[in-house]
Amino acid sequence: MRTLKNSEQLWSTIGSGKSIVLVGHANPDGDAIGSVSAMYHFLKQLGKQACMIVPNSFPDFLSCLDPDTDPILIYRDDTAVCKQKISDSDLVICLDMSGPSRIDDLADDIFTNSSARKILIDHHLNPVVEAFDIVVSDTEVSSTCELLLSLILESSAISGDITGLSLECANSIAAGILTDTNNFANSIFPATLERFSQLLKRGVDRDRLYNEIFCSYSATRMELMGYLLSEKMTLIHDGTVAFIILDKSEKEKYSFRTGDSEGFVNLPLKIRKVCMSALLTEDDGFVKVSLRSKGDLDVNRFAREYCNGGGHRNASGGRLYISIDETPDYFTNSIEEYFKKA
Ligand SMILES: [Mn+2]
Repeated sequence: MRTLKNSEQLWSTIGSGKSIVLVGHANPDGDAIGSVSAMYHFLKQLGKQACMIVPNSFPDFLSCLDPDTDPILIYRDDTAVCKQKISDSDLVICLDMSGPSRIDDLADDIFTNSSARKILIDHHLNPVVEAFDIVVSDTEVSSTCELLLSLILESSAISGDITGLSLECANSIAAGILTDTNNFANSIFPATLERFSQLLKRGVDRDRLYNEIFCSYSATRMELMGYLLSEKMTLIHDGTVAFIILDKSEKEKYSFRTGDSEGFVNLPLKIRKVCMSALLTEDDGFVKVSLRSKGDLDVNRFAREYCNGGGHRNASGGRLYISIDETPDYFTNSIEEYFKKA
């Protein structure tokens, strides 16, 4: 239970792992899938076989990172196989998640029923350090992928030489940085661009990756985006806060698939006056909350206090255990209360 200053202990622990499971968070995004698959490819380079598990399915545009030979397992679809892999493992590496609550039902198998050693590599605020044997946490990076690249470069297998990295690993890391920064729009630190530059030198085809990730909408997804902006966006708090509600009937109408609303929450922030945006999506038994803000406005605190969640200052998420019909009033009242207190 410690936050590492250097990566030596991390790599020696990984080196002694015999059966390794890699885990990313629920509703996996590009950084979750990118960091899990990058670690998979790097371990392969070290001569180690690992198995990748995420709680539920991920958007199609990320399948370019999923190895054909040994695909990422989806816990919700292949529960028995995943349970077996976890119980057979002696080392579990969790990536891009602050703690057990980010992996739904998978948490019991890993944190209650497994005696495997546990490593966390993450960039979110307030990691649940007591749940892990080793924690590598850094919030001053764009993404878990950027952090992972730094760690990999420090490993003795690579020792600073990016040309030693496999192209598959480099591509996965680049995808995580591209998605978590929203194509270099946010969360950029000086080292982020240096790291990405190294990936380009290694041969990452950024144009191809950009098209794969950002220009791969289905027609219905594009129509849903237009519909939500013109019919569903509500401005409150003197036009400074925007929220969009997406309910189940609309998901059905637009043949909604996992990841189809990815990035939509950022769109209202393009309005000059808007400094906070929320996308509230009806799910099974809860309303999924995505929050974004500009500047100093802290949506992490809002997510913690009002949405059973958390994340970063400018990008957070959570869940509301209320009906979708109650959601607009709850959200509006919470916003008024939050700003009154602030
Ligand atoms: Mn991330």
